[in-house]
Order: sequence, then C-alpha cells, then structure tokens
Amino acid sequence: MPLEELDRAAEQVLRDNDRGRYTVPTDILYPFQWNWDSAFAAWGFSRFDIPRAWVELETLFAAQWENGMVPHMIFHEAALGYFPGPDVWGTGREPPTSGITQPPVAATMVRAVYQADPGQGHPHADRLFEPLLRWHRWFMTERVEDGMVAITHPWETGRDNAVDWDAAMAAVDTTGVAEYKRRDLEQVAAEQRPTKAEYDRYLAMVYFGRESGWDEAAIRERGPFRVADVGMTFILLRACRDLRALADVLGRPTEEIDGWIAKLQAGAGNHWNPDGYYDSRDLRSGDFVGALGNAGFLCWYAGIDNDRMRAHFERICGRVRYTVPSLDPDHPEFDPLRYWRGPVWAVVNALVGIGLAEAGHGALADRVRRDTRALIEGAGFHEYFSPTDGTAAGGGHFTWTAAIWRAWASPQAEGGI
Ligand code: 9WN
Repeated sequence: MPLEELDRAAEQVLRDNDRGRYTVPTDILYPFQWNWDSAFAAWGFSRFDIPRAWVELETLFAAQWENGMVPHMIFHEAALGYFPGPDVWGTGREPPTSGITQPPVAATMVRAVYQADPGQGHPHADRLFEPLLRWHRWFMTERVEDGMVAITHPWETGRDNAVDWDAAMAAVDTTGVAEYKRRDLEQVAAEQRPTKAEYDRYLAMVYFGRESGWDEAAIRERGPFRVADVGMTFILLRACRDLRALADVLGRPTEEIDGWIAKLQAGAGNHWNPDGYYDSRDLRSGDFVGALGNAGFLCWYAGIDNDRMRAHFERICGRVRYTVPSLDPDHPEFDPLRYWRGPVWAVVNALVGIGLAEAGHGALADRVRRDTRALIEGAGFHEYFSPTDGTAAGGGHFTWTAAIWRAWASPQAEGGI
C-alpha cells in the first residue's frame, strides 16, 4: 500500500475502533478500554483530531480509583469477547474495572497531545494534571520499593507472558482455580498466546486480589507474586519527567515530582544485573530474572544512557531482521511468534526509538523506526510481528499499531513525542 494510503488507513482503524468516548484495542478480542492502549490511541488521534484525543484521556481518568490507581481495564459495556470479565475481577465499581494497573505512559501522552496544540490543550492538561499526579503518587507510595516499581500481576506490565515472570509465576499456587473458558483462543492461534499454565496463574492472582478486597497492603504482604519490572520503572521515570514539564507550563509546584525522579533514577541502578544489563527482579527472593529484552532498552527513554546496553542493542540488530524483539534472540526461551517472548511490538519500538534519538544514538533510532515502518507496510496494523521474518501475529486492525503509525512511524510523522 502506498505510504499516504497507510496514513489514511491508520486513521480508519482508529475510527473503526472508536466507541465514542474510548477506543477498543481491537474488536472482539479486546472489547473494552485498556489503560496504556488508550494513551497511545490519544497520541494517534492527536495527529488528525485533537479534541477526540482529549476525550480518550479524560475517559480513562474518569475511571480512576479514590486511592489514585488507574485501572488496566474499564468494562464500559458488557461484551462476550473477553475472559476474565467484570464478575471475575469483582471490584464493585461503576463502570466495572479490573483491580490492577498498567504502564503509566499517560503523562507522556498528555504532554504529547498538549504539544500538538498548546492553546487548545491547556484547559485539558490543567484538568488532567491532578489525576496524573495522584496516580504517580499512588505508584510512589504503594508500589515503589528500593526505587523500583513492583507489580502484583504480569498483566500490569503490559508484557503478559514475558520470560521475566517465569520463576515468580512457577511459585503461584493454582489449586483453587476451577475450569474456565478462554475467549482469546477463539480469535488467535494458541501458539501465539500465553499457555494454560500461565492463565491458571493469572487467575490465581486475580482471585487473591479479589479476596483481599483489592487491598494494596494485603497484596504487598501476602500476595502470590511481586516482581520489580524494569519496564515499569523506566516508563514511570520518563512519565515523571514529562509530568514535571507539564507542571512547568501549567505553573504548578515541582518539588514532589523532583523527589520522585531522584528516587526512580537511583532505583534504576538496582535493576542493573551484574551480568551487564538492565533486568527485572523478583522482590520475594531478590533474584534477577535474567531476561534482556525490549523493556530494558527503555533506559534511553527514561533518560539513562549506557554503553553496555548500546552494545547489546547493536548485537541484537545483527541478529534479527526487524528490531526490537521483546526478548534477546540469544535467550534460550526466544520464540519469534509467542506474544512477549520474542515478537516486535510497535508501541515499545516507538518508546525505544524516541529514547535512542534523544540520547543521540541517531543511527540506531533510525533503524528502529525504519523497521517499524517496514513491518507495518508489509503486514498491516497487526498486534505484533515476528522479528525474524515480519510475519504478522495476534489480532488485526489494531488501535495502537495504527496510532504508532500516525504519531511516529509514518514518514509524515516527526519521529519524536
Ligand atoms: C491483558 C490490550 C492488551 C495490552 C497488553 C497485551 C494484552 C491482555 C491480554 O492486550 O494484554 O491485559 O488479554 O492478553 O499484553 O499489553 O494492553 O491490547
């Protein structure tokens, strides 16, 4: 498809998945609002419909909990395409939501949408500032341990079945998990999705949260799973920097945010695996998980340059046709088509590419952008792609892949935030 037609086609995907005040990631497979998908959708909309971009972000924050948490899913209407639905989560909210969060890219995307037209954006950014601050404060008080972001469920990371969680997941007891019917397997081939053993554990963690009344203290003390995710730490650090920039333009105080930035910056050092790369850590055992992947390569996006990470990145560039694989191809578990254990995801590519460009690694940044463009040109707006040969996988007509095309990968986009 010619490049200008891809711009129009991307816009069409966003329009087709638009449900009025929020956008579904894709029809049927993901029929609700997802937190970080929505923030990326807003960034995509900002390239051709700024008012709609603000609506997307405002709908997301309307579902914020009193404690500041912004849920990972919001069930605006009943839909059969997804399991586990609202009854399984049992959060007792209206509209119903899940009880966990997702990567906090929203502050960064609020800043991006604001920059698309500061005059128009000012009142919106002003209204969203306090909710963003409260969400970040929730992370800092409930979740940040030794400067690293703790997750209580793999779904919080957006990288559901990444190798990072394998060891901690193995310890999760599934005895209370009864039979259930997965809906995802009606849409996508089983070998491209998480396994049943993984799903049993995802559910055991949801049941624990529900039984605790989604009480953070109980989950922290007795929950079955607690891992410090290198991706979440880098994303929150970057988001705090963008929130600080918003505070500046909005004339708000910055001291509290400065304190968070300092804490997370120091915490990034605790993610450094002595084997020479940024890594996640099991907080119950203190062990590094031993997985280098696209989340670790968010260091530049977080404002941290590192020669050894650059050397790893260059090695991986030589190993795959399309960057950035979600797992190091030299890792024994690398699988080019299984979800977050190898495939390329356009959203993470955009963040890695932006970070590389900002750090002055122009050639590597160009490589990531070129590869993302080639994948979408070759296979369309799919959920994810094989880094080996560009095969499209997962769901099609996918919101965030279309959004990334419009906002960053298209030759018409500027390649920054
Ligand atoms: C669980 C919607 C979401 C993304 C995640 C991706 C996948 C859900 C699932 O889809 O997760 O939240 O059922 O697999 O891993 O990053 O937000 O696109």
